[in-house]
Amino acid sequence: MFDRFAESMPVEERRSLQTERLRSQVRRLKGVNDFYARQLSDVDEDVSIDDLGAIPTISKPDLWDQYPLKAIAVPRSELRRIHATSGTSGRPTIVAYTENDLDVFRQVNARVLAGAGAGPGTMVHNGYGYGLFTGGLGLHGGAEALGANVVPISGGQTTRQVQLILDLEPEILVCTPSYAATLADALAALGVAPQDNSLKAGIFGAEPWSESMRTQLSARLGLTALDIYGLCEVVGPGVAFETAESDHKLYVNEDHFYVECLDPETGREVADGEVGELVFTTLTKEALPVLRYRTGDLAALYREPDGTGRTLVRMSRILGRRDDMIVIRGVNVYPSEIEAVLLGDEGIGTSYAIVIDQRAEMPSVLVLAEPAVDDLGEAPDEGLGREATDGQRRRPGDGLGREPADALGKTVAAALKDRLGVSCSVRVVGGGQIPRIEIGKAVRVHTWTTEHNPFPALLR
Ligand code: DLL
Repeated sequence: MFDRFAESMPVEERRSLQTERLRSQVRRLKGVNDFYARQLSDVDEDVSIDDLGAIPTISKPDLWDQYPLKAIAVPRSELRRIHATSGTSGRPTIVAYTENDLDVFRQVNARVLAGAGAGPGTMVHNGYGYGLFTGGLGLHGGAEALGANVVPISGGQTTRQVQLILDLEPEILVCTPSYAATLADALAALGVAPQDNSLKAGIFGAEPWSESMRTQLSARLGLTALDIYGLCEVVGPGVAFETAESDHKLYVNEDHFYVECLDPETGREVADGEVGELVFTTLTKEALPVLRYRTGDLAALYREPDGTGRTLVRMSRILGRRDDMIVIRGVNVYPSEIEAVLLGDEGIGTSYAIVIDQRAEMPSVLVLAEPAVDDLGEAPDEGLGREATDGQRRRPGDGLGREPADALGKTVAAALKDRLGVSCSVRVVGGGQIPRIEIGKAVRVHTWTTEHNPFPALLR
């Protein structure tokens, strides 16, 4: 543990600390500007963490209204850094940090890295984007606070990244899961076996990913793949993190970021273990605190002790976002559920795309996937989507050509129907045809309309 005191403090003691921090923040913010004064107008200065419900929630549009820096709660001269998120919809969200905020940002990311087994001198290959996105500089600061040795490569330049991994022999890889898949492809293409690289753990986050993806990345990179969660409105990466012992749940750094899990419709708290929307209150942020910020991210919380010594509340992986739900013929599905089923088939590799075909009145879903072992040897324009003739389960490795691929597609389509209750077609295409993710967050869902074909070489 990087911060044994904070991470393993008795729960009741932490609750008192949370109340103390909340109160001093509420007192300060009531008088600082209209944005906070409005939100806190009916809130007592002696508010405790148990009556957080007295504070109205806010969400992204409330922050957009404050664009770019109308809500900052400190004099501009105290700002030390700006970050932002571009977001797939709407305007960018700009966030700001004081020196103390940056220190907290470093500390929580040092906890993340220590949880993955890093310590002083550990080499960390940092493939998260550097710049306005919080990923690169966030993990960078954490690595430095820990005394680790960080390689600030950022995203892209995959050939160079792979060479550096082979030459410098880092123990820890931090990047998005989709970029980890791109790196795994590149290492495999060089003939480097998973056990022959130096990597021991990967800290993957910033976008949705599934347990099936974890299984594949762990096997293909020969490492322990761990989840990291965060969002720039709260701090960036380091809001919550897994360790090898945390049983696939993420510890929330709740001494700084208090979390609630609410029913998205009623706004009422859901029971532990039930899925709801994560709502965060920052307890120590100075420049741009958020109180009861609705993230749109869906997960469950767990509070029972897990026997590891850490006493922080845990959360499940992110199971979906309120706004990325796809409705397929009346069935609600999250893209990460499709990923879980798809990559749960060991014949399927980590590159895939979900296409919502909106050319007809009734939209349908088509999943494009690549085989785990690429020996289809086909050109992009060969008869895609042809029906398999014998319906038999065969791996692409069983022989070249379309037939095993079509059979694999049918099997996966049947698994999707079985597990999610949705009918979609699955086309397995030759390896390398689905564009690899090089920079930024993976966009997995594409719309196909009469005006726009997202994959002209593959879809017609
Ligand atoms: O993505 C911060 C981050 C950087 C987290 C590096 C982890 C690693 P934003 O750009 O503000 O911040 O995007 C935040 O990304 O609300 C989630 O919807 C999604 N997200 C982040 N981490 C995960 C994760 C960074 N582990 C938004 N699993 C969040 C699923 C995630 N979704």
